[in-house]
Amino acid sequence: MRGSQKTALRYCAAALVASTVLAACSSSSSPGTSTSSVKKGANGLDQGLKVFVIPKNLGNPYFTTADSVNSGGALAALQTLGETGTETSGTAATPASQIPAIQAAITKGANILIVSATDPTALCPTLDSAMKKGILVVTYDSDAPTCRDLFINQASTAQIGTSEVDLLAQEIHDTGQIAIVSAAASATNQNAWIGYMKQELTKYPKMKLVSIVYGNDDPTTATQVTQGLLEHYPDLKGIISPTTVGILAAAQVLSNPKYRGKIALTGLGTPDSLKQYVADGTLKAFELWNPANLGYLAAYAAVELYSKKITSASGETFTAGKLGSFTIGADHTILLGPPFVFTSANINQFNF
Ligand code: RAM
Repeated sequence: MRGSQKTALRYCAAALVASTVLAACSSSSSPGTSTSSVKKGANGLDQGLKVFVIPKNLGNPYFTTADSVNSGGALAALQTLGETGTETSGTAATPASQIPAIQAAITKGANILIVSATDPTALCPTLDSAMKKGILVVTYDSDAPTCRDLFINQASTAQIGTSEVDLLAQEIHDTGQIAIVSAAASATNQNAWIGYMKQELTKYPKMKLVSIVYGNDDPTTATQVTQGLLEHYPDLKGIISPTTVGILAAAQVLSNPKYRGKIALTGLGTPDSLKQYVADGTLKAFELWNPANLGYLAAYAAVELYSKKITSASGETFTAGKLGSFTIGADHTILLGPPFVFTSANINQFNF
């Protein structure tokens, strides 16, 4: 079923739930009519929507930046658009921790859920039931491709996976044992990037991926699994950590003079958290996008789609406020843009 048809059905279901009048379920009914406090604004956007922003976990600084008003993230965009935005999730980056937060948001009368999925399928019964109630489901950062209306992707998945391997290859001269310190074993985004890393590694026959370990986006676990790698693989030459929590933990471990300069590290991290490890030589190059822009774009696109200003059809363009114009891609996906590569030459220009 095409996204626009799915969207129309969702609105229809919402109207039926909200009203006993069958006539309300027409193609011209506004999604906003399912909630009495929602009104159409002069800009054509529904005003007064209840939007829940649900990161993988709370307490992860990456998501604090992506979501908060102060950083200019998702809640800032919602404020600008006149919507009520709430950030909620569990404390662990797992479906068991995240699903109750999604369910609570539904119970509280959410119009829109913006979710970074801790698992590609485990959230689907909950997200599907939300969509059946007329709630718009937008994923950002980490997708649940079969049970959402729109995905806001931070950067090309292939580009992230391949460039991470290429950055590490440069540092270790294409040779030696390497390992990956990932986030949770079920995370859609990390697993997709790792898939492309494995493909790219076939171009480097002298680089051998010996282990993938999971720090679960928890600093203590990420530190422990990094230390475990160093014990088990004394010949390890490099680590890729495609998670902001993992790369920071790994940098802390590898900044020990015992390892610094001997084991290379790259991955996805926030420049602010890693400046000191670039300065001390632990890290030479790593990547990320602007997390606040990701959250802002997700919130903006979600409100536009709910308000039917866009349909999320491939090729459609729209303006996301201060971020400018975006074109919707295949499979109801919007791409934020290419990632930044941070090195000692440019890192001080970034403050997120
Ligand atoms: C962590 C999370 C997030 C990922 C970043 C790079 O903060 O796992 O999903 O996008 O790292």
